[in-house]
Amino acid sequence: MNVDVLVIGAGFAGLRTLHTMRELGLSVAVLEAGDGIGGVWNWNRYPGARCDVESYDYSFGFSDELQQEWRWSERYATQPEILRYIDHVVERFDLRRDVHLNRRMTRAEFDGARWRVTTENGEHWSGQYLVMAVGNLSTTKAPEFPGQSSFTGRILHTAQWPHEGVDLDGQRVGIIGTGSSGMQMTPVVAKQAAHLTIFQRTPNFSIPASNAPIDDATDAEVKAHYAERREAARNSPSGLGFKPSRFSALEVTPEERRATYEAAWERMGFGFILAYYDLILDEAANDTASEFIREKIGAQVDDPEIREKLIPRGFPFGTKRPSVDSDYYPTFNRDNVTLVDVRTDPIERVTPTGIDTASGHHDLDVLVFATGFDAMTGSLLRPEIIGRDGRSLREHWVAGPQTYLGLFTHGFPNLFVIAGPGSPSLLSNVLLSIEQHVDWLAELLTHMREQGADLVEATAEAEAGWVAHVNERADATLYPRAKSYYMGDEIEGKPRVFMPYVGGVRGYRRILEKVVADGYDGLDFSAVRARV
Ligand code: NA7
Repeated sequence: MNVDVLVIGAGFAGLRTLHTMRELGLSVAVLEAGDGIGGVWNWNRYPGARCDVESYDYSFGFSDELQQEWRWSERYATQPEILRYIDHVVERFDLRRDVHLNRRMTRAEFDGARWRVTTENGEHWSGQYLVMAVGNLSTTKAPEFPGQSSFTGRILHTAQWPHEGVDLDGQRVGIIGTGSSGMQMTPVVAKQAAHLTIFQRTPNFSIPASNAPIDDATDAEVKAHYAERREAARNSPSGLGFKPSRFSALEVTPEERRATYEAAWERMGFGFILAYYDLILDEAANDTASEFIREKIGAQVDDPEIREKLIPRGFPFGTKRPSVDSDYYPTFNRDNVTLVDVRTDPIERVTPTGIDTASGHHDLDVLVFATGFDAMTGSLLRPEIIGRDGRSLREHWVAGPQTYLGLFTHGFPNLFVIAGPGSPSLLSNVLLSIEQHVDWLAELLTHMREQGADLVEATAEAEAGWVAHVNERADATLYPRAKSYYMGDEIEGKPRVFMPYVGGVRGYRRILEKVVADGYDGLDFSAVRARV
């Protein structure tokens, strides 16, 4: 089938692209690998799954009617509620008819004018534009332990959770991984399982969600000022609306600092890192926050040995994506929960009945991999994407993602990556960043139509300059100090480069505006077709 815009992925990014491109009068088809709409929210159905960005902010901002009519029930929405919201959006904007499920893109090739896409089920699609809306955390990572196939119980991955749910009542459950997924699951599963064993490799920092139901007065108040809330978010570094402090953590008294941290601990969740402007820039400043959080974590755990294992050390707070938890730490005070530190007590093998670590055997009926994703580039590099001159994206990105503005990649005309590496993406409220990209793309395509241009491609110089800028900005922060998926550390052999853009949502927006003001600086609209 031939359309103007082929979109890969029917999560928030794909749906917003569909709606906006349709409004431009373009024909659009969305190809989705899964059997349902919703992207990560369709896949990640594990118990306790919820967003760690506040519901009012982690929702579409393009329609005032939509934001006025939708009623969030909790400060941080659960996965089922987000999926209900997505369904509502799909129905309200009549999106379903252009979404094609069970169509995993395996190959895309640029033929000089259009993108030709092949899906796993052997279909052929073609589009003038190819929009990769595949998500940053969508290709799962599941390590293979010796003996794994001998396990007689059930093996699950948090991001491939069965739609019909899993009854964990009275089961002996093991969870490998203590990132956000593992931390969200733990307190919920502990209440159902006969016994829960957590296999932890790296203890991370976590801030309490302080989740709560939203009452009518709060809802009315937010909705009365929604436009201002969105504007504040667009003008904030994280897209969460928090204004970063103008002060250094080191220029205030210890008492003042403590009061600031106490307030941030109670309320800010993910935004804690903005309590002082230099927490992510200066190690001594960061130490003050890290130490405060360690103390807070420790205070929630009764047993001194378990406490010691749970306290994060060796990397600055925020450099590995912190979690926002609900009662994670007190769960380790329960009699039916065991913590295994696999750094000191490594997993040796999976047996038919559970896991052997160096110190002994752990009986399990269900083994859950909460081991995360091949982040940011996994879903872009899994399919074969062939650009101009027969060059593949895998070849072009062999030393790490090469993008201009996180949206374009040289040699791949008319291919756009929504919230791609090199844009604020995972360092921001990603929903806001998605909308920023789609709106900007819509402007670009309108401009092209006015100019009679069919093709657009980032120049090699613009791309090299942007990659250097992204690295330079990252190197001025503490981020590279941690082993993290921001740096590609989650997959052995992945190039170690910092992938998201640290310049913030607001700073990035200014750059996008300047690119337009400078006549789409860095983009080539003319010569591409001739070169093919
Ligand atoms: P994450 O945050 O990538 O967490 C994965 C976890 O799995 C993390 O604790 C890893 O430890 C652990 N892991 C990975 N491989 C292994 C092996 N081989 N052995 C033991 N432990 C392992 O993924 P999540 O799904 O929790 O969260 C993803 C994002 O979703 C999150 O950031 C939010 O944006 C929402 P490690 O730290 O690598 O030592």
